[in-house]
Amino acid sequence: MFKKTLVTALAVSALALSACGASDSGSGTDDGITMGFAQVGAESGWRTANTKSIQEAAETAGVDLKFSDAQQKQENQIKAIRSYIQQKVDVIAFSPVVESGWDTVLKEARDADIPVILTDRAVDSADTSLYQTFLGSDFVEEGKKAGDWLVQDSAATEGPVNIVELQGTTGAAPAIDRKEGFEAAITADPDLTIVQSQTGDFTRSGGKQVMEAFLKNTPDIDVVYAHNDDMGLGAIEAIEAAGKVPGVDIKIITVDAVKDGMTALSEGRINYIVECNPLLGEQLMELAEKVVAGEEVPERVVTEETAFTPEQAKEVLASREY
Ligand code: GZL
Repeated sequence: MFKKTLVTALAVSALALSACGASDSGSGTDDGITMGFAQVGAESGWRTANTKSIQEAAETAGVDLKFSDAQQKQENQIKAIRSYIQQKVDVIAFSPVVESGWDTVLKEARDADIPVILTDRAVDSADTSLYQTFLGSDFVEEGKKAGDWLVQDSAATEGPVNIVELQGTTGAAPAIDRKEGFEAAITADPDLTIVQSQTGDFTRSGGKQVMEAFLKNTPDIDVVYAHNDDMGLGAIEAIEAAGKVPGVDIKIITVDAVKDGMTALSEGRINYIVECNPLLGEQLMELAEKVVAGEEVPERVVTEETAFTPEQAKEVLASREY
């Protein structure tokens, strides 16, 4: 019915995909396809940029987009997916707020012969036939980049370097994988130790509250590793309220590279940001049209990303799209 291959994002646009085993369920209508998209929420600057990218790309592609905001609740995403199945949309796409608990509703979509595309975050389903492709970042690599930078930056530092970690949403793929990649990278230097780790749920207020508690109960914090800019920005507020200088007294590493994060980086209040690209809309619409037409699509599409120092942030800040 739907076939997949494994290529990277760069190959997707150049890939000369041919209709392969055109699906007997290829539907769509002459005036474009209808997509149901179940978004995580509006918890961060990254999410806002991601939503904007998807809505604008749908408009440009002539895709009829039905969109829902789950306010970071899995039950709301499942309800939205069921609603799209009842509406008989041509394709369903979503960013799973957490990795687990999707098999039942994804089987309902498959039974209704509606293809599903994962964007941004992955699911832990063993049955990969439940979705056609997963478009998003390599979060383990993002965590590794953050850890590798800290190992290099701490090379000349004598003695222990105490790290506190602000984790993303509990059970979310980016939280699990960014932790894994970072921990693996910092094993290169035994002086680097994560002394506290707690979820701030990817929000600025969550990052601030957890950092306030860390500052009260953890002496000698040297580094904050925040799984996204928004929690890092919240930590900055707590650090400044405690009379310390962010980026100097306590170094800060974050992930995303949204405008507010890059501004803090350019001012030296954050020391390093690993990019996580939210602009997935155009690729999502290209993949959706191929899936609905029964064409072959890559099983995994990895978005290309980089990382920034304060000097690099100053150079690119004005031209950033998000
Ligand atoms: C990552 C995305 C994460 C961002 C956060 O792809 O799922 O969720 O890093 C967002 O800012 O809340």
